[in-house]
Amino acid sequence: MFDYSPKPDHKFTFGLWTVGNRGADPFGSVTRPHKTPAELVHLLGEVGAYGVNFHDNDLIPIDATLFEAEAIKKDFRKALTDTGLVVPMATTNLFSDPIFKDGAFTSNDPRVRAYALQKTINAIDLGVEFGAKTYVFWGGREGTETDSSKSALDAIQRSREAMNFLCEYVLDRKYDLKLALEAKPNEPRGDIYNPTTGHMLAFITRLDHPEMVGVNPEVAHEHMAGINFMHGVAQAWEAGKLFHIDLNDQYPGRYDQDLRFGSRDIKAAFYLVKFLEDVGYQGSRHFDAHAYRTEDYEGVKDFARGCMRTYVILKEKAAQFNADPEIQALLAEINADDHAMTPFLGEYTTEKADALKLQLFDRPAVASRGLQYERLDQLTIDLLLGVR
Ligand code: DIG
Ligand code: MN
Ligand code: MN
Repeated sequence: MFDYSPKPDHKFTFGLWTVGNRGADPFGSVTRPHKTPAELVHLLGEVGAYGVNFHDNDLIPIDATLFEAEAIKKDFRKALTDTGLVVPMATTNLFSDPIFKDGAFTSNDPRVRAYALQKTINAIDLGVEFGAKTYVFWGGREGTETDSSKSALDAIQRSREAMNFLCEYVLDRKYDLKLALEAKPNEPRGDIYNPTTGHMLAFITRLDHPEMVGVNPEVAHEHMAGINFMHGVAQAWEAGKLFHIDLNDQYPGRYDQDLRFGSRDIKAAFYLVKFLEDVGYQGSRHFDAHAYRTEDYEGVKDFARGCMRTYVILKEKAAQFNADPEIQALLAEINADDHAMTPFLGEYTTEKADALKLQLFDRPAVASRGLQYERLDQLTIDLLLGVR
């Protein structure tokens, strides 16, 4: 019988804000009581998670006194020691406090931009204090409802100025820290700048220290943009920029649902897990998701267990796909290469171009080939439905 339980080498992590989500939504108040960071660490330890992540204010309330902060950190550190959980990632809450109502780094108010930098460098210090090696930036309020309010160019330049400043801070402090940018197309702003992982990859090329900065793609966010999540992850991986990943699920055309991983589009989740496992991704499998509002904390544990269990099941399905003789034979047939075209492909040479111009192609014959993708996809469905 296959063991689908989470193991430390799966590197399953959750944010304090995920299992600590109290069920409030824009149309209703909380349905679950508050739990302290230490209590949430113990909950994650109970379900078998590897690590826990936090925004600065998930751990230390924005108006906590130094004494209160030290007490919270002491309890949190003890819970980490007692459970063995680690803190691979940290991030800044630059979206909850009203001061960020018009953004943080891109705000039209220089006082807000300066405060956002202060809050972020303090939060970086806090994350490093607990061992974080990846620092995520989600610019949830970096956007507009009306483009009369600010120049998109100013927004881009302010974002770049902030990231350059923060890269220099990390270098100045000699922190062993990689920075990961998380995209989202909208919500809570009408439009958010750098709305997809692709936009973030382009933005990174314009920074002073692009080598320090990668991306943290999130399933729900790319699905909100109507694009194939795994393709974006593959592009980030190929560019050496997949520094972190936020796993969850999402119905198309809806608000950011942050559903339990694999609970909506199991086929997309399968291709994602297969990709991560095929390429040997070594980062955290971070579940940026939360339980249904209907749940109590036993339900929250069910949610967390479900995220991890589905990932492990799909990891096993991916191994089955890679070992399935009929699937692999079909893929070999589909990708067969008699190398007749090799003289024309790959690196450019003048000789290649000259020879290519003389090459005749029988378009109807090539086009008439049946590619057997229907059979291949049904074999995949059979595999996922457990009938092969
Ligand atoms: C939302 O998807 C964002 C915030 O929760 C956080 O800043 C980031 C880290 O996973 N994801
Ligand atoms: Mn989300
Ligand atoms: Mn996220």
